[in-house]
Amino acid sequence: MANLTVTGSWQGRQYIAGRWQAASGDVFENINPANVDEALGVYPRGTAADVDTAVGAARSAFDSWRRTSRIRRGELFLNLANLIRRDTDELAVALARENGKVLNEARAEVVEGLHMVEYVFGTARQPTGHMVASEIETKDLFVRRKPRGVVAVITPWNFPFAVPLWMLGPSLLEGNTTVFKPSEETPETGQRLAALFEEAGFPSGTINLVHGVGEEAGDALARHAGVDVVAFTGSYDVGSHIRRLAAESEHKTCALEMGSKSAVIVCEDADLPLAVGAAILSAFKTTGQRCVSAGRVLVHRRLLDRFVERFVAEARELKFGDPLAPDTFAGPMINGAGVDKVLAYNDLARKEGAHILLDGCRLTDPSRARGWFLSPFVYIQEPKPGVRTIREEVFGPHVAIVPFDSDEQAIRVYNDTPYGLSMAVITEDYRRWRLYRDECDYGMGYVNLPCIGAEVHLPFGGVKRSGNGQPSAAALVDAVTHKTAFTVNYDRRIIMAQGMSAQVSRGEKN
Ligand code: UN1
Repeated sequence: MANLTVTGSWQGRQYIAGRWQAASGDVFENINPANVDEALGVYPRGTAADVDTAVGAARSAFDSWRRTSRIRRGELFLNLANLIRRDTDELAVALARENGKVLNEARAEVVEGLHMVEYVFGTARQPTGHMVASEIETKDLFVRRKPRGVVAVITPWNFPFAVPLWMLGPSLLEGNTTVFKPSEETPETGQRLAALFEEAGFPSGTINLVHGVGEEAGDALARHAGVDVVAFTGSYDVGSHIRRLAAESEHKTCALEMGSKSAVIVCEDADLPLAVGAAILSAFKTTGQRCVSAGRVLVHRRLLDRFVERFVAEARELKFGDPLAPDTFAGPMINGAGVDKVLAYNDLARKEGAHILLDGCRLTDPSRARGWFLSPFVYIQEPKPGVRTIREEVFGPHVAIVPFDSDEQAIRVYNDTPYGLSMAVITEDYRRWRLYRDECDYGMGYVNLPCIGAEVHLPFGGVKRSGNGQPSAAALVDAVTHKTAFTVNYDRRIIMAQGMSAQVSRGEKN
């Protein structure tokens, strides 16, 4: 830490009950992953007491917010969209700096967040329920969505702008209030986002920001009895912990997105350049640190040699370096723990007898030695039982090429992991893509595309270990609202459904 320079002009603040609060206790540093000698800012390390105050503020704001016209709530999102548009470039630079993703991707992420905000504004005037027929002609039945209450938004560092908006947007529009805990790896983007909500005019208490680490602030938030829904994206271990906490509570629910072992499947009839392009983007964009990144490329054995030759030639040339330089393809890993995990899986692949094609390692030349830079690790691994590297999530530039001999085998191999998030099939055959569409386990499927790059008006989530059946983005509305039934009688008599008698017959006095 001796050489550490703090260059960030951003002093970390928490935003609770409409007030910005400086650190009163412990702090943490926001380290630049491309140069670990540089701290971009210093942030308050939120405590259980901070969480308690923030949840209290959200609870107090709830009644007046849920009674505010939905159209008015939506209009605040139009203000927010205009502010994000105004600040897009600045937000993208801040995001690229603290997260390490390249500027073009950081900008695309800000645009993805903007799209979510625009979508939310657009849905404000959409129906919030529907009417269905009653068995009794003098009754009307309504299905109406009502907000659940306080939503805890706990988000990852790999999408520090878009993912919070996938959750904050639908939650607030539906009339919930929120407590937002951004990842401690990307607190500046989280804080900038909270400041934009304030500037857009969201009333105090509707959005509260608590900084800090998962074990303290995150855990306290997920446990808090005043929280009704926990919306979380991150690791399987943390997600399972949140699921257990919710199960122990009498009212809490959760929407979880928890990692993957996504894949691109290159069929026998694939257009080869398209297949290689889709696989490169899926494996190495964002340095392999998207939840949906492809840790596996399944390739039909008939195409294997030709595919491998092109894929390796392209992967070898990819430029990993300064995220802010215009020609960089991908930046550093987020931190040392991420690097260690990838290197351990590279070792494991060697032990498991993989045929190594590109031997990834730390990049230690002068321009990259002080950042968490890795080069791509690419290998061929047969789909043998018990091979861990083709089943477990790695989260970095580590990709297995897995040969297969038939569509049926590819589907078996694809499904043979505990995860099910994203899948792309590369084929020219419409019957074939339908087979994969129907037989593979995933939340997001693609044909002749990478397995990354979903749009916000789709559900974003996964099956098996990847999710709990409550997708995010547009579909989060289901997780943050109760569907309620409401029945109105227009008759002067009471007429019961199912033919039940409404007769009150008299007998002996009781
Ligand atoms: C993530 O992978 O963590 O589909 C989010 C995509 C982006 C979001 C990714 N829209 O690649």
